[in-house]
Amino acid sequence: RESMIQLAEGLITGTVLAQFDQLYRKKPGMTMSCAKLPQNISKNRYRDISPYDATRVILKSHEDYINANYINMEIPSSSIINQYIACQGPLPNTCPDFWQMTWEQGSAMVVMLTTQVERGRVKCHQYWPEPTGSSSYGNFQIACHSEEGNPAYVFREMTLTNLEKNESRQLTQIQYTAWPDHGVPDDSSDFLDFVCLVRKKRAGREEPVVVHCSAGIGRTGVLITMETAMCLIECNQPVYPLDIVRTMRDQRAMMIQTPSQYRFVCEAILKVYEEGIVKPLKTLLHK
Ligand code: PTR
Ligand code: PTR
Repeated sequence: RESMIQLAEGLITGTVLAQFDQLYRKKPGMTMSCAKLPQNISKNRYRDISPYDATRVILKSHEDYINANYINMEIPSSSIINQYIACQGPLPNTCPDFWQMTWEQGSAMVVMLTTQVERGRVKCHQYWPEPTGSSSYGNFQIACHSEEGNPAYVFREMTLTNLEKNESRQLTQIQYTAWPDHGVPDDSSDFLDFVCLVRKKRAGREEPVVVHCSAGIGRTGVLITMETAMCLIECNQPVYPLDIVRTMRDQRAMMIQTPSQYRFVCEAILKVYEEGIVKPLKTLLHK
């Protein structure tokens, strides 16, 4: 409760945003040299967005680079560590790498926070087939069985087959469609419902959830902050959003891109706290 009062006051006085502006975007001393190797240049969507070497996801193959970082968010006084992989939206030439990563890390959920095209620009390659088709990406075959949703988000159920091992797994992709880059979601209650769904789907599983937008920093950072805050509130722990951002930026640079994104997520945290949105969520989780 103390931390919530502090947050509400800080939003009114402006200190919350001032502190966000002062926070480092990259953790001092972290290198990002792998991204800049000649053979990896074409695997980056944006020249200015690279993964730290220390926390990057390493593919189990000779060419081991993908623009992705592990992000682990520990919840104090509980045994919970929510694990994520934050990555850029796949490029046509990195779709096989994306599926290889998802397979090797055992992820059963992909959270997508961008549309393929925004304002006439390509933000993410469509790395899955249309329902109800299937396509191959390197050693992986993806079949999309169903697609359903509402104006704010879409669910897709897929089967991921490792063609070398002849083994298959189920995977859910949830895409939030009402959120342009550098911006905030159109509607905070849709966004909170969406984060609740991610929490519900994650329940009881340890593998990392793969989260991406276009660059894998702005919107991805907002989502991870919100899920972490919800989890803290459920566990009766104080919520200090700036600490959450720092913990994320220690694992992937630039997480949460703009002050308005930070303000949006701080306001959403207060809303969850005040309206007790977490309570119905708890009953969902224990069903
Ligand atoms: N990188 C600059 C910035 O952050 O402002 C410029 C920039 C802005 C680049 C927007 C890309 C942007 O998005 P879009 O690809 O949609 O134009
Ligand atoms: N060079 C781009 C820019 O600064 O605009 C990189 C970039 C693109 C950064 C999109 C963030 C972006 O948003 P998101 O991480 O939410 O896709």
